[in-house]
Amino acid sequence: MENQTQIPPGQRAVKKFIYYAALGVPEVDINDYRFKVTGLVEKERSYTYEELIKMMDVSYKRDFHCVTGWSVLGVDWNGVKLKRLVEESVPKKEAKWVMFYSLDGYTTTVPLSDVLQEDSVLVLYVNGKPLTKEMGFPARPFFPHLYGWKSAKWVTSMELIPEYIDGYWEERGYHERGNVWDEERFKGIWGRHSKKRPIL
Ligand SMILES: Nc1nc2c(c(=O)[nH]1)N[C@H]1C(S)=C(S)[C@@H](COP(=O)(O)O)O[C@H]1N2
Ligand SMILES: [Mo]
Repeated sequence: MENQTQIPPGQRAVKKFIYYAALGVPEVDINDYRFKVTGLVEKERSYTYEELIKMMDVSYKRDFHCVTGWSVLGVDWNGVKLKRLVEESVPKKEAKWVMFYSLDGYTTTVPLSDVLQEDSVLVLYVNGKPLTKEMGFPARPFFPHLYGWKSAKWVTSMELIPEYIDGYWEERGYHERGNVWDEERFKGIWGRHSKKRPIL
């Protein structure tokens, strides 16, 4: 896929990722690791790390945007198209949202329609190398048009669900969808275009 760089409203470029681990950095045993597709699907599926590596079909440069205002430009990402993983499980028609679960207990929710976009990826490699422990080894979803909190590090499953429910940051006032171009930073009366944090 082609390269693409543009700074969204309210963002500034930084050179490096700022690592976040709201619930700590978990230990991962790669032999036990599985990525699962569950919930409203015809057949639940489970993938080993090796299987995911063999399925890698996306290689592109995209920018990464954290809702706190920093963006890292021109990052190289490699991984498996999320659309392919969803389709292998055959989603039921009631499925509308996807909840991502991580090893550390982190969760985040994304509309199924965003997960099905061509450039939504289960990332395994960044800048030519497997994700580091800090960056979320072995895998994290990435949505170029959504804020970084939707990119759950150390991800272990995605569950297709019928209705929106809060994940970790959504419960703390962050937006249901989090589109960077519409500045969907916070929910409700702080929602679209609001730079102000919710009072919690
Ligand atoms: N498991 C987990 N995933 C997470 C987070 C986290 O704290 N824990 N922080 C999120 C936020 S807010 C951002 S901006 C990115 C940051 O990615 P980085 O730590 O690789 O810079 O990870 C997202 N995924
Ligand atoms: Mo973030």
